[in-house]
Amino acid sequence: MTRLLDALHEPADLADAVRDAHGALSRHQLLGRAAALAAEVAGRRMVAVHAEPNLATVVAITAALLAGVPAVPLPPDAGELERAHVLNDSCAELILSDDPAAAGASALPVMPVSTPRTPGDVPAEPDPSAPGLVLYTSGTTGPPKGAVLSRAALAADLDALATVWRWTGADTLVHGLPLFHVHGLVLGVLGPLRLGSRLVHTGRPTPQAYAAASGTMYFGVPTVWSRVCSAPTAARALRAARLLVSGSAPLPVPVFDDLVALTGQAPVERYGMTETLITVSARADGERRAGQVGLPVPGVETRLVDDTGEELPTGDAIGHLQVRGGTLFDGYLRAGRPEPSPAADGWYATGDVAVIGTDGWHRIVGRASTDLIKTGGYRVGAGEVEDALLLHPRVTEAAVVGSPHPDLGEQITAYVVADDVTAADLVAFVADRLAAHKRPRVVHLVTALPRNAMGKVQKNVLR
Ligand code: MLC
Ligand code: AMP
Repeated sequence: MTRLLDALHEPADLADAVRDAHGALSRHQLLGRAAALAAEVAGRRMVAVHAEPNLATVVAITAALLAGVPAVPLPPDAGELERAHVLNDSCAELILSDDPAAAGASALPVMPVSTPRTPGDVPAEPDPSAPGLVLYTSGTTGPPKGAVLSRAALAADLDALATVWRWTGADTLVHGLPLFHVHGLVLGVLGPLRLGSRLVHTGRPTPQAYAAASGTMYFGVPTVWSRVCSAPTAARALRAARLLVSGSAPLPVPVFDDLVALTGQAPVERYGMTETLITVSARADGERRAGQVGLPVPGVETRLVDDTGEELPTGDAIGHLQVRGGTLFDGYLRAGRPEPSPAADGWYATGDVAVIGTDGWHRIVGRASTDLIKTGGYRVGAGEVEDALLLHPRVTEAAVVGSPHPDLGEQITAYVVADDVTAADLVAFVADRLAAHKRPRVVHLVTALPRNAMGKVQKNVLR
């Protein structure tokens, strides 16, 4: 197998290999800085990276991967509760960050990323089966779980995407997505470092920043594309791009149509999740269909099963989507080690409900559980937000649902039984404990929650 960040090791330098809103690093500068930091990180069991959307995060993640030390990116705005959970659960030994306050209330040491260091040798490549990243992601209940992604899975997915998107060293990838999830980090940073394209990170994914960046490929979640379409001048500036890629949540058909009208090209939609990486996509040189996410990428198989686990035929049947292939995670982290993946026979149940046409095209119909909310492309577990609300001394009951939102897809909506507290107090209370995007947008203060005869909250009534 080649090295995970293969293109980073190419002898030819590449000016502006990685650019953020404040500056740029050439390929050799990035490799030099990351190798020097890797020498100090080597031998640790796990390092956390305070994942602000900037060059320091790219250097820190690269250093950990060069050192063969699994990296766990921390949302930079994670509240205390979430930060403490991720740091404890992952058994991270230190935090890589230029911000000395990045440890928050934890006692972990913070190692600066951007201080000058003597250049170090590039360490030998670890075994492909070794863990590369641990990405924390929400389940329906409880705090987020750390999905362990092997170096081999990361490499397999990026190579599959290189094939289906014709992604090469001639590309300049532009995005402004967060660097602690699959979309912005795995595809958006490791992709360019493996495949050799330039990366422009715009800091935030605004239409104006995208228009100014002159890329050949652009990544965005549907909220980003919807905002691009609301800024027609910016949208028209993307006409010269080779590929506009949407994912992480369903792209509404009107946004697909507006992109066609404004940019002269249909977006490529692709589907994936933290635990499986990107498994289904439209092709750069093939058809693109509004409301459909395409065909399995090379090396991935998909199937639908019914409620009893029986495989369904392709065609009109709606079923539970399962995926199998080399891009799957190793399992969730427990006590510092991955638990075996919950995949049976290699098939992983995505929790998404889908239709697979006789021509192999996939349409995602929705999620089986209402307790996973997708807001602005972020996956948020209702249970985690409910648990945070219940920590408030004046809250006696809380139920959280995703309600439709024109810009974010879904918005976090909380129904709360509480005395003598305002909705704004509760929003601020959650924001202190969890990442900002997990705050409820709407809080309904109610006298009771609707419950069924078993006492279970009837979320379908709330929705
Ligand atoms: C937000 N705000 C609130 C609030 N929630 N204010 C009060 N109460 C609340 N409840 C504030 C924000 O802090 C911000 O303030 C302002 O309102 C606008 O917030 P917003 O509408 O959420 O927009 P924005 O911050 O611009 O974020 C939109 C976004 C973001 C699209 C840029 O959601 C995003 O980056 N999404 C990407 C998620 C992602 O990468 N997912 C990939 C997962 S991996 P201020 O002051 O800051 O402006 C995956 C696999 C795969 O899914 O398939 O890819
Ligand atoms: P995450 O773990 O944050 O990566 O979220 C994964 C979930 O995002 C999937 O299980 C889907 O529900 C959703 N998702 C990702 N891409 C798409 C897409 N193109 N269309 C519809 N849903 C998507």
